[in-house]
Amino acid sequence: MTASHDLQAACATPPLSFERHHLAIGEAPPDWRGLGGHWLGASPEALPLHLLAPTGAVYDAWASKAIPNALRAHGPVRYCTDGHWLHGWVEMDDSVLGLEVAAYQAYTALFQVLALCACPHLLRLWNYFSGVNRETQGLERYRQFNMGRQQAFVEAQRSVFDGAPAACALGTQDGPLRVYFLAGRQAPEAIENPRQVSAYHYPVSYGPSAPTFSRAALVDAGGGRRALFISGTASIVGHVSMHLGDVRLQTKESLANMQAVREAAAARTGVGLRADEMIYTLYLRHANDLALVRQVFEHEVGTDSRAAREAIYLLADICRSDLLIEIEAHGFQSTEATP
Ligand code: 3EB
Repeated sequence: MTASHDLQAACATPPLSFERHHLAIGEAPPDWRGLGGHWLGASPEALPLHLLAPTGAVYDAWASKAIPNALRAHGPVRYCTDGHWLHGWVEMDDSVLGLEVAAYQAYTALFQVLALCACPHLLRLWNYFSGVNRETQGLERYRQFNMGRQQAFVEAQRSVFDGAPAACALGTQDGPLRVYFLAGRQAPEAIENPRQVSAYHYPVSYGPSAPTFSRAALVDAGGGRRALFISGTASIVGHVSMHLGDVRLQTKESLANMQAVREAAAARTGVGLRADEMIYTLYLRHANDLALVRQVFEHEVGTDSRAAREAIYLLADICRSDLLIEIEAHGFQSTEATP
């Protein structure tokens, strides 16, 4: 190996990886370390979101080769980092602060951690809070959240338009605001959906501050792989909610939007990810819709596909009261030329 190869190896990005563990109640995940992750379903650490399917618990684990990593704390933020990748979460009780201030403080705290760790680029955010569609002081709580989030981005001198991270925002039954985040050393490439108005350009009829997220983020995941993170995707065309009251058509429209995002990403990189190569989380407003949503989704990805087997279904409120479903996904693809 030449000196320049050594240098390259030393500087190389450790490959970011993801594993979704489907566990029985009380069963520990095989790897406790890595960069940490998200518990869903029957676990004391899980979000207060009902797991509709599968039964038991799910642990979504992020890892890189440079394990083990200690769990660190900074104010309300808990995180793990290997120096290249950083995964963490921040919890903020909005019942006293109000949601706008809680969102502002949560994001301000997590931006401080990113600066501290020299891991400045957010790839993906997962936002969860209660009473998403409830109005307090004349404003829906999701809109209050958008105000606090956007203000924190502006004050940290981060883009609230092009280049905003991929994200999702869902409603829990109760509990504090919880934001999970994944960050890295390299800025991801933001991808928008040609079928939709960018969320950061939604008209003010959807709230005083627009949501701060991109439709997807593409990032060099190390190890000759690229990761595509598709934000929570719903039945919105242009900026308008479509197929009101029809969960079957809303699911189809959401999947059509995800396909458009995959195609937009493929146009940038020259290689596309197929629908069945991704890992999905489906959020349903009504538990009764599970069978129908599952049928439409499995028709899209193939009943026997890994995507269908790994997909999880959660009961959650969606950011607009007229939306019945939101779907998110991520996947990895090789950047090496195939012969
Ligand atoms: C939408 O497209 C549906 O506020 O972070 C999807 C993904 C949605 C992320 C967010 C909201 C967010 O507007 C809602």
